[in-house]
This record gives sequence, structure tokens and C-alpha cells, in this order.
Amino acid sequence: MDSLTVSYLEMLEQHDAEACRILRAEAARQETTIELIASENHVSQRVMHGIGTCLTNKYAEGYPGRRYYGGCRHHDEIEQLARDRAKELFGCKYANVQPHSGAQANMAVYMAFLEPGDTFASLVLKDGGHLSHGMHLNFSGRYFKPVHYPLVYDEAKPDFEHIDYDAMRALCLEHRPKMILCGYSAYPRTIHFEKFRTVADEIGAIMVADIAHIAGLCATGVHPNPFPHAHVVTTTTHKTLRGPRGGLIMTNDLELHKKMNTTVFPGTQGGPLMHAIGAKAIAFGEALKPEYKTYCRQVVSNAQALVSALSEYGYRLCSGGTDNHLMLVDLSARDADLTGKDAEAWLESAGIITNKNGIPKDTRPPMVTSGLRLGTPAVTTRGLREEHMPQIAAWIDRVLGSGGDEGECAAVRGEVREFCEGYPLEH
Ligand code: DSN
Repeated sequence: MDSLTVSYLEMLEQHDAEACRILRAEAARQETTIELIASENHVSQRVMHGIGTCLTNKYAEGYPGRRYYGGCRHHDEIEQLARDRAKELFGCKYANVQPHSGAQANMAVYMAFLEPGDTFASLVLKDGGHLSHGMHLNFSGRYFKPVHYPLVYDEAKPDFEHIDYDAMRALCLEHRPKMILCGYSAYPRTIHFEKFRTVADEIGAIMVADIAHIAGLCATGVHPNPFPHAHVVTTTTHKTLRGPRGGLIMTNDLELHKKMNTTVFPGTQGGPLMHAIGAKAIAFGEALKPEYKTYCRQVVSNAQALVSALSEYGYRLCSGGTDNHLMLVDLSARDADLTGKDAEAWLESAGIITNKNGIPKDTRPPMVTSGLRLGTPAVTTRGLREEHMPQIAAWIDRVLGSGGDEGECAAVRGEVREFCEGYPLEH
């Protein structure tokens, strides 16, 4: 735990022992477990405390220079700083840093470019897409009409379980969506943004890249940047980007920018979370430093090392491996009866935090699944390197191979706890 958090908790204890106990317990959980959820990270002290500032006290509806409340001078400055740093980071002309989350960013984009009932193209959730890319219970599936492009499902093909770009084009020519969405939550391979743009131009559609997962990799050139191909880029700020929880929308087109400013506020949000915007500015500043690029490279090297180590135990990696920070493990190749639900629970009891995840053609429901999604952003922040990945794979296999045996899980829990002591969460 970092020193500022320690003093904050000491102070809180005097005023609210109950809340303090919960926060201490969560801090201890994070300290003593290995975090492999691909969408999570450990922020720096600067970002952690950057979100708990006096900026939270202000209403600042509107945008810098045009607010609906007085007293916004410093809020204008911090929002402009966040915007400027985002633009520099991704090499684009316009940024809106107000979305409260990635889903909110996407909602503003849908509202800017689609009318209710309009068609858009995306990847389906179980193939690696996101809730806000057309899931039937989400606003995106309820008010708009998704058509889903497929992966390559033919095992004999070298690009098995990669995006099927030819089929994506055919689907778009048939349905003529107004918007083509790419960028995913559980897809481990490089995204060829230019192929989406070519099809978007053919049918006069808007091309949107939701880079929530890979934002940090895109910003540092470790994954291709969606600019200049995408008309619009949305992202979260808290995954590989290692900032506070939040969203971001970017574009190179002034007219699109103006339209989306309106659909963020007043379209879908009220007062911006200025404390979160302050922390975004700080996080973007960190991401502009050379050491962040080294970090992003290491994230991918660690993911590839974990893929190799898991393969040796007989696990099948969907899409044949990874080019980014995450991997999707098909558990059925190791044990046909093993579900993602059990694997997640057993690993958690051993101090290894993961999430169950559907795999392409999964026959099990989303709360059960046949897959496990793993990612390396958090462990890399913690200082782990390629040489540590075989140990993590060995722990995973011991737990899963034991069928969740309580004694074995407890033994691994002890080893994980001891290991974590060597990599404290202060950075
Ligand atoms: N829930 C996030 C993830 O885990 O990928 C996506 O929003």
C-alpha cells in the first residue's frame, strides 16, 4: 500500500471505522493476489490520489470556456490539459474527456450517428465483442439493429478464430450499416483498422474503433493506432492506459467532434466528473513518458510468455495465441468438463483473479462458459516479467488439475501470498 493511502486510512479510521475496515480489506486483497483480469490494472500513486481531489466539489456542465456555472476557471484548465494530452498521446485533433465510462462514450457515439432502429455492424459478445456493441439487453441492442460479422470458424485455416475480414465486407455490403464498429473485449489478435475503413468508405458508413482494451498499446505503437483510419475512436481510460476509471472519445473531424460533444453533454450526461478528468490528465501525462512505452511492450511479452507456458500444459489458446495483452483459454482442451465458472472460483480461492469468458462457438451460457480470459497489464505494472509466467501457469494448472481441491488451492494461496510480498503495489 502506498504511503498516502496509509495516512488516509489512518485518518478515516478515526471518523468511519466501518468504511475504513472495508477499504483496508480490499487493499490487502489487491496486495496479496495475482490480478489477471485483462481489463484491470494498478494505477500509480499520482493517479490514485489524483482522483480524490477538490475538483470533485464542482459542477462544470458545458465545456472549457462555455460552462453553465461560475467558478470553473481551474476546471477549464485541467480539462484542456487532459484533452491536449489525449490528443498528443493518440495523434489526433479533437478529444472529449468527459464520458464517465467506455459504455457512456459509445452511447454518445450511437446517439451522434444513428437513429433508433438503424443498423450497425460489430462483433458479437461471445466472439470477443462488448455489451455496448449490440447485446440485446444493452441500449445498443435494444434501440439499434446490430448485424454481426464473424470470425474464421474453420479450424483448418491458419487464421482460425481471427476476424474474417472478407465476411465482414460481405456482411456490410449486404446490410449497409450506417456504422461499422471494431475493437473488442476478448480478442487477442491485431486489429487491421484499415480494412474496416476501406469497407466503411465503400458503403458510406462511419467507422468507429472502440480501443478500450488496447488503448495503451495503440498510444505507444505496440499495437497499430486506429488513427488515421477510424472516423471516431472511443476508449476507457483504466485498462492498459492505467488511468482512473472513465471514458474518452477522439476524432480528427471537427464536425463529428462538435456532434459528439453535444451527445455527451447534454445528450447523455450531465455534470462532468471533474475529479476523474483531473486524474485522466495525470494518467495521460504518465503515458506520454518513455517508460510507459517500455511497460506496454512488456505487457505483450508477458502475455506471449504466459500463452507459451499454458500451452505446455495442454490448454488451447483461442485464435492460436496473442498479439496483445490478453488471451482466451479454451479449458475444454485440458478437461472437457471444466467450466470457466469453476475455474474462476477455484483460482480465486488460490489468490489468482481471473474471469470466466465465453469462447467462439461456446455451448455453455455466459454465467458458466468454457473459457477463461487472462491478461497481463496488472501483473506487469507490479513488476513481473517473462520469467515469472511459467510459475503463474504452473499455479493455474495445479489448481485446475486438482479439480479445485481445497487443500491444493490453500497451498497455492500460501505460495501466491508469499510471492506477492516480493512485488509490492507501490510504484
Ligand atoms: N468489463 C470490461 C472488460 O472486462 O472487458 C469491458 O467493459
